[in-house]
Amino acid sequence: MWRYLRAMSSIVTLSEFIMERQADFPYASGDLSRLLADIGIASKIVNHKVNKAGLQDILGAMESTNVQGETQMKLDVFADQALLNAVRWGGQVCGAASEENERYFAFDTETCRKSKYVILFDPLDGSSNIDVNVSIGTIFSVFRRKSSVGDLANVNDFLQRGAEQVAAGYVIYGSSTMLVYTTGHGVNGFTLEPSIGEFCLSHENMRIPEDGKIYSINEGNLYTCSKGVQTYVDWCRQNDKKTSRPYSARYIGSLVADFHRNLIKGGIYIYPGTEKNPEGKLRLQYECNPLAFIAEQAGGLATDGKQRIMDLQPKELHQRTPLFIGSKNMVERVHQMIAEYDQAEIKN
Ligand code: AHM
Ligand code: MG
Repeated sequence: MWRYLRAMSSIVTLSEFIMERQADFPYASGDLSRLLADIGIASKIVNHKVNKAGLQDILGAMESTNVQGETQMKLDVFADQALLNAVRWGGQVCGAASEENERYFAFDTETCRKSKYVILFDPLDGSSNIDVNVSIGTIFSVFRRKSSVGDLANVNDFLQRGAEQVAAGYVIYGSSTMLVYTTGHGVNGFTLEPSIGEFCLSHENMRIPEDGKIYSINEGNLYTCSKGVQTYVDWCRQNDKKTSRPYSARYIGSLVADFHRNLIKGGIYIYPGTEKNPEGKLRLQYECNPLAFIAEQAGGLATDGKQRIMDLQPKELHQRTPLFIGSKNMVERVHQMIAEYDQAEIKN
């Protein structure tokens, strides 16, 4: 049917694309495809609310704080609920963990217990930007469960290395709304067409340029970062025509938006360890793993400054890690500088 519809128009919707890709795996049961479709629907609900943020008395902070002690925004809570409801009632996962909740949820319905997957997500990343109308995003990561089908999900289902992810993606609520995802076979991007309410394929087989001219870091923290990071940022600012330096500094302060721009244009995003946050600020399972999967699938790299992000073994749900992510050559260069300068510092 979808082939017929597709022949009738040049538009490929997210659902059509997912179905088409599923046909590439004849033994697939369709559960992952249905889960991706559920996420697409939830993100449309969130998008609708985000778009109305200024109109509906929904801006601003709630009284409550989340598990990390940060003030929760009303939209954070809304997005969290929208995603949890979509995946719980969709029945394609046995459990979910979210940046906004201290514990994971094990869904105790017959359908959920029988499902093969768990999902982890940051429902609304960059939420401190909501009040000032800057792009924000949703990030998600899907794993095959470790526990037995039929049982309740347990913590080991959520503490898996990023390399075990079966799917990951993000939605950016920007000048247009886009959903970008991978199932380990490249990266594809879909733009929400508001007149038909569908995500339509707009960025097929996304590849990040091997080199870029953009570096993204909160430079206010620079002198509290390691010598290696300082040396790299200084290198980015130096004047050298041959290597197109100085690079441009671009930092929105909204990870999805910074990552998305660098994915398309080429660049590096850095959130290193700082004096205040020695392990960095970003969360391994909700933010770093899913974006690392996308970066690698698009030809880029993601590390914590020493190791591949997706090789890190999580020890707890809300674990943080430094993040260096983006164009391959840029990540490799900062790595070399970290190895050279930070090692030297340790020896002295
Ligand atoms: P959040 O998940 O609480 O929104 O925090 C994550 C955000 C990222 O989107 C962004 O890149 C980073 O925090 C900005 O941090 P900083 O203000 O320290 O530069
Ligand atoms: Mg976040």
